[in-house]
Amino acid sequence: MNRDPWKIATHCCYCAVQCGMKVHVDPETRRVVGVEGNEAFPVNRGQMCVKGQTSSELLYHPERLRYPLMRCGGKFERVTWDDALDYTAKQLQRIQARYGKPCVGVYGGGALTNEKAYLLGKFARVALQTPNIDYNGRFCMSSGAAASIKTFGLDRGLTMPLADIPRAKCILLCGSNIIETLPPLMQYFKEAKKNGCTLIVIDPRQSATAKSADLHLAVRPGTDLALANALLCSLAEENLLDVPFLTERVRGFEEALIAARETSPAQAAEICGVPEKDIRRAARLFGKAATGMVLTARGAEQHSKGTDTACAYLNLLLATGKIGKPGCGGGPLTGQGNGQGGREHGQKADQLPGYRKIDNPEHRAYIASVWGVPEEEIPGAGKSAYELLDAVAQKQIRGLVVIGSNPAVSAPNTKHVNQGLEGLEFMAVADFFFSETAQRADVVFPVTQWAEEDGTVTNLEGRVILRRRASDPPGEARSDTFILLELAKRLGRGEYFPYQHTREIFEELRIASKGGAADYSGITWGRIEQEGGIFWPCPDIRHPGTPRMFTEKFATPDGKAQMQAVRYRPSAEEPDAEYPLRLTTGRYLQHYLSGNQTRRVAPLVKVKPRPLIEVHPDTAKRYGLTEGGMARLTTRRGSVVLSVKVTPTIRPDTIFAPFHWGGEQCINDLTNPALDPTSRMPEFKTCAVRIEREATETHTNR
Ligand SMILES: Nc1nc2c(c(=O)[nH]1)N[C@H]1C(S)=C(S)[C@@H](COP(=O)(O)OP(=O)(O)OC[C@H]3O[C@@H](n4cnc5c(=O)[nH]c(N)nc54)[C@H](O)[C@@H]3O)O[C@H]1N2
Ligand SMILES: Nc1nc2c(c(=O)[nH]1)N[C@H]1C(S)=C(S)[C@@H](COP(=O)(O)OP(=O)(O)OC[C@H]3O[C@@H](n4cnc5c(=O)[nH]c(N)nc54)[C@H](O)[C@@H]3O)O[C@H]1N2
Ligand code: SF4
Ligand SMILES: [Mo]
Repeated sequence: MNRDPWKIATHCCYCAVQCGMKVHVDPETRRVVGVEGNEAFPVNRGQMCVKGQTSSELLYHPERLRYPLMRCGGKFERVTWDDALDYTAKQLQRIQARYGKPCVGVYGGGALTNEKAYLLGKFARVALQTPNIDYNGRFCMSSGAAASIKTFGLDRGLTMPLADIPRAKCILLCGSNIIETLPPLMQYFKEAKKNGCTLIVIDPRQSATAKSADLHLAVRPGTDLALANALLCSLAEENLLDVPFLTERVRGFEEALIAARETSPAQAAEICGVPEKDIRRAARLFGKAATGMVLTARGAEQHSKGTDTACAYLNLLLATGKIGKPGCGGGPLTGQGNGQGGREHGQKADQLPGYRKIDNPEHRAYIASVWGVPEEEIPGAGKSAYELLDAVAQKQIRGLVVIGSNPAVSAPNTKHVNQGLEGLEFMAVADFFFSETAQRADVVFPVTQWAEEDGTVTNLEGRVILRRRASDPPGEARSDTFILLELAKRLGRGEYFPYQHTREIFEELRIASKGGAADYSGITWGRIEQEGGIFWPCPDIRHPGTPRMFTEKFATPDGKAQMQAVRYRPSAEEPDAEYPLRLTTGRYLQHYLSGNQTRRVAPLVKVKPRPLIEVHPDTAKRYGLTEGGMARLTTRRGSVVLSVKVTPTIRPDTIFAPFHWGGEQCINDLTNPALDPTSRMPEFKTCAVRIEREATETHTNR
């Protein structure tokens, strides 16, 4: 409970840990003067990373958008809210009248609160009546989520609370660099290690996290599927299977093993560039441990075979019976602040609230009844994020509304994407800073930030929590909710959006999610405040919530988990004579995603002022590259010149670069938009690349 009225308990604006923080407000000026970690919040227990610690710098930043802007003859000019909203509604109506309703698209994000994500999905289907809504989570969680749905029948991110981690005796961490990406979670891993846990990290780089591991498997990018299958084979060979668990609770083990055996551990070792003895050792450590977890993140998932890879990792949990018990479980580590809730309530192209399916007649009928529209009026499934952006480039989509994403930097193959965005007849972007995407818009709406509004988010454990308003927004900034409600009114659909307060949107979400896979109906804002967060599913007001999933049965029709038979296949683009190396991409501790927020925070920029290309000393020698010198990276899609960091912590056949910068430093100009057939996830984590020395100035790298 929050006692001091000038220390307001809320949550960080960035990642999926959603650290509890107290926002300090000066009683006289009513301005936020700083933040501190909230010791009472059971997830971060007072810890925060540098991004959270510096988050209040975003609030009164001089570059905040303060007024609506409209492009007039190539320049942006300040306009009134009425003008901006009227013009937007008119343009959207004009485009829909001329080309058809699906020709307007909506692009959302995993930073949006549950209320906003729900509202955005409803806005697209009811106010615009377009099928084409999707969001940046497609680039984030989609493969991990798809694997959980295929295997367990449900995606709740982690199947267990973080508090279970210290009870695990062996943890496989697959393509996750927790020390930089979810730092406060390290306290749980440290506790586990103290209790005798073996930590195995699978990463092409000896990342900070890999350094802290007992065993590091430096896998070649794009080959985790072979590795995971080899682990399954080894578990079977060494009789480390949990046969009673497989018999009682799992289907498909035989088929999965047959598929895994198509590449032997020896062949897998060759494919992955990891010694066979290390693979076997990892299998023994995991198989023999009394409890254990398998956690995947984007390193394993952001591939054109990301879903199959995540399934192959989940197979290891099932094969050893390490799920549904204390110290056991796993699944994908969600990334964005509301990456979890954001993928449950309808901003996905194929989805309706409560994780319902848009092509399921019963699901449609139920949501139609909640929304008060005829079922036939709800459009069908639309295009996935990259396909939507590609449709923009192909001029199948002529108008776009972007809320909570910066695809001009974060989408793969950004040259193509940006050409598309620039060719749109109309684009509106809502943001609190002038992002690279906003710079290409016709109308820019200035919006409120996390500490300026109320709303719920769902963290990476599936815990639904409440963010609280602590400060007034600058200038004329208004909430995303205001924009959507005003636009709905102007589109003649205001009657379906009668909310006076954000809480009323949550009340509708509760009803809309009732009986769905992601059931929030027993959760209320009041309960969250009293209980410090509630884990879904929570189907009843008296239900305590569900921290640990699948204790007795899985969410499939017969209650059994379905192991997936998945076979190794190469990446969409393998190295060749012209592009001999692999490029993989990822994150720095100090920057967040497209960098539109963190590139404006001085203490963060001071530590990481620009992106660096990580190359192994052997590779550097071979291509005549030097520390701090410049190098040109070229793939089939584009070319970028960046400064070099020579480091033995990366595989010699691999190059790493972060994606937090746009413009000339945009690594996504190079990445491959090849999509996973199930999740529609692009292959951010591997493509074929060439590196050359570029004769320009030398920097001192930090
Ligand atoms: N500081 C910071 N924290 C963040 C974010 C941020 O932008 N900055 N973003 C948040 C979000 S939205 C997300 S999704 C999470 C992401 O969190 P992570 O998944 O931990 O982040 P990444 O750096 O993208 O990738 C993790 C690791 O995967 C490795 N990797 C690359 N290719 C492969 C491969 O083929 N196989 C394997 N096994 N590993 C590979 C990389 O070397 C890298 O160390 O972080 C969240 N937290
Ligand atoms: N090469 C490469 N590319 C990647 C990845 C990778 O690993 N490698 N990772 C991918 C992943 S995992 C992700 S999650 C994506 C994310 O990529 P983006 O979707 O671009 O993520 P952000 O930078 O968070 O963009 C959010 C934008 O919305 C604004 N914003 C934040 N909150 C709100 C809000 O509540 N309302 C409104 N209106 N605006 C808001 C921010 O200022 C920012 O401009 O990037 C993907 N791109
Ligand atoms: S960015 Fe994530 S880890 Fe860092 S303070 Fe915010 S919520 Fe916590
Ligand atoms: Mo993400």
